[in-house]
Amino acid sequence: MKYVLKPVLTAVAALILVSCGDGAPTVSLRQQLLDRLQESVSDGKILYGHQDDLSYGHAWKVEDIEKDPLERSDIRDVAGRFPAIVGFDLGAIELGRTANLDDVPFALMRRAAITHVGRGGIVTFSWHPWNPLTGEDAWGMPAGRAVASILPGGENHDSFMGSLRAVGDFFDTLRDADGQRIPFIFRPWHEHTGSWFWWGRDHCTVGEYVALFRMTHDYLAVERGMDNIVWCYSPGRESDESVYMERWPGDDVVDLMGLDCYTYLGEDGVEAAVVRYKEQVGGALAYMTRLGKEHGKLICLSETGFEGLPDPTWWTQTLYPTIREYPIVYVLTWRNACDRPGHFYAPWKGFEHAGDFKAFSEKERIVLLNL
Ligand code: BMA
Repeated sequence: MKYVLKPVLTAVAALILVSCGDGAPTVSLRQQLLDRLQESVSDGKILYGHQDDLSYGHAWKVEDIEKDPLERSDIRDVAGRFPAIVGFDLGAIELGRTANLDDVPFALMRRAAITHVGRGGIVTFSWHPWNPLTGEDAWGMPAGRAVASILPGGENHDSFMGSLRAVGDFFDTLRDADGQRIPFIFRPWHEHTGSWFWWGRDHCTVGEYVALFRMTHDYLAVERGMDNIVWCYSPGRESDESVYMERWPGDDVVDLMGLDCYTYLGEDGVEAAVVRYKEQVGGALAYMTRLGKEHGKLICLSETGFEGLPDPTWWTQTLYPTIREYPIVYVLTWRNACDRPGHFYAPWKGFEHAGDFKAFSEKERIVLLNL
């Protein structure tokens, strides 16, 4: 199946062409990654991704953050290959901590990201920053007017720019052995169509959300000159297309249209949860496919999964049939916590239904990392 998206010239296109030493224009790292993603979609491929895959997994974690060869991965244990995409979260970097909200040291995150890209993989970053107004974590309530407070003119603007600086400083250290920045996907201010985070729908106006996204983009892409970032917009589960697009930050600052949507187990059991999931994800991917074409953007399932995988054939009978109709560039399942036995979204060595993931990973359209 071939999917071709028309190339779109945006204001950011100005950033694509940078000059190299001899004056000849060269393609930015962002554009190179986008071209690679586009090519993959055009070939009908879906890249598989897993959050925190190289840092820890079900009942294990990297201990020696400087010397560990980073060869362990729950996905590799089960399927023999690393995921094509590895996700990381920056939450707590803005507090000046040395490890993120899930205790992943930033030094390890850096090594893992650089190592994965060096192996030919792709990395993506999300960020669950603490509430700048209340000091609570990203989920803390009530959120108040936190977003308004960090925009220009707000009482927390200056301190928040310090948080963005911390993100930029970390991103700046993501460099290969030649000292060149590595390209990556960043999807800040995610799941904002819900209201569980302080940047969610009930806690800021449309204009404030858009200003927040654009301020983040402009600081990193323009002020810090980071032309190695592919920008992803990832609302939460939305059946309504107008809600999905309500807070669209603009074609000029977004490259990828994402969706965070999980299978949720309700009182009505696994089967009903699966039916709901297929409707929700299928429905959203259908309108995202159209929107992607209209806006000249790639689409992806930026976060998904079924906690604890109670559906034995979730990969082959639930996820795969739901996504295979759509030109998504990647699907990423959430983390396998090392310290919470039931909090996993991908199989691990010894998990009873691991074979279903292996079968999924061997589908022609699904891509893992071939070393
Ligand atoms: C959530 C859970 C939390 C975690 C957070 C950020 O979905 O996995 O345990 O802290 O993501 O990674």
